[in-house]
Amino acid sequence: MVRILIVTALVLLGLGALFLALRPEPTATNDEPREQVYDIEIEDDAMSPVEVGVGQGDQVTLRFTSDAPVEVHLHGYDLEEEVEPGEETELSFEAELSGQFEIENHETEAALGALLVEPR
Ligand SMILES: [Cu+2]
Repeated sequence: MVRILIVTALVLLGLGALFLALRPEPTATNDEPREQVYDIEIEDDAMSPVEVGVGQGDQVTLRFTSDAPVEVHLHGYDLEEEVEPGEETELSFEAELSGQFEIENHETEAALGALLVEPR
């Protein structure tokens, strides 16, 4: 009888150890908000890359250069910045809102590209 109890206890201990060894990590490290910096070229009223993907809560910096003067307007966040040829213009913000947001040339209303913020 005592032997059965000891064996049962050992089996339970073994299962406990296995559970601890095999359980998944509580949170993946890449799920933390982070700093994201993108270099974006505007040519013929189109962004390259055309879409920028970040995570909600990320600290985002978009560094624009352009072949022509452009009034960059990020919808949703409602941020606007003049970009002159031969100059780098930065748009910095915390990506609090999730969703897809159009980036347009506010003067011509041409869609340059988009910002995609994945919910976190
Ligand atoms: Cu606009």
